[in-house]
Amino acid sequence: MFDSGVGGLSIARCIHQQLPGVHLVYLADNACFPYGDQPEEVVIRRCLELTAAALEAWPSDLVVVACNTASTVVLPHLRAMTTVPVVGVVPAIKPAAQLSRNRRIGLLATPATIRRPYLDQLVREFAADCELTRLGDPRLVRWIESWVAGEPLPADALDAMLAPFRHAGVDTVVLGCTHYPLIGEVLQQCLPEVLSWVDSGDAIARRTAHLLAQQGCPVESLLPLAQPVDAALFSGTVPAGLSSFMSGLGLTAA
Ligand code: DGN
Repeated sequence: MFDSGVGGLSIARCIHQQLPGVHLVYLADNACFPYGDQPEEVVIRRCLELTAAALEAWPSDLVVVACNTASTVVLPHLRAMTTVPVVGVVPAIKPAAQLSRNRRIGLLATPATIRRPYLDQLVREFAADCELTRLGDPRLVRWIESWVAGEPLPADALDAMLAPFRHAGVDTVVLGCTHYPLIGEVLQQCLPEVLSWVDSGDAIARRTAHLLAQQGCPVESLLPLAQPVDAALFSGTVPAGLSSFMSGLGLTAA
């Protein structure tokens, strides 16, 4: 699994909850952080290089691109490069459209994700009758990375950032960046009027279970490891306090 930064740990948490016996290797590509501000071709090249190197170092049954920004451009390229199944995370527009009562949906994602043609396609296909308010502020992933390292979140600035959702009267918000579920409770406190918060974590864990089972990995019968080991490996700098943050998610850093 990989992301730039710790965001993909929100997906690791869901996979670990559904499949406690699966050994996860999580790559936090901090040296190329944040994917959300990089040109598309840089993200594609980086993900291809990183996946090739990772699969050589840790032969794996499955690759999870635990990042919406990368998944919305890199999946066809990765699938052409490797025969290992690749699961991507994309904004949960379809479930949001099913949940919204007033047909007003907010999408919180990186600046890159909200501009992707892939996203327009999702909206056309599943939410054509909804009004979608897109919010892609580059500060949010940085705040979350600092928060993981022990800094407080800037409450007033966060509240102001979310104002467009308040003005649009959205009743459903899609968390279209894997960093955001990590502060899900804080976001809910900022916008108590929102009825549904949707992210892709549980669906990705179900897809992971399905693909592993399809390959003959007996995931249902795997027993939780006595001491689950989830490796979190970093390029660039390792944030302080990472181990205790991971244990709060039910994950163990090795
Ligand atoms: N977590 C990534 C995503 O889901 O889009 C964004 C990572 C980043 O830009 N640092």
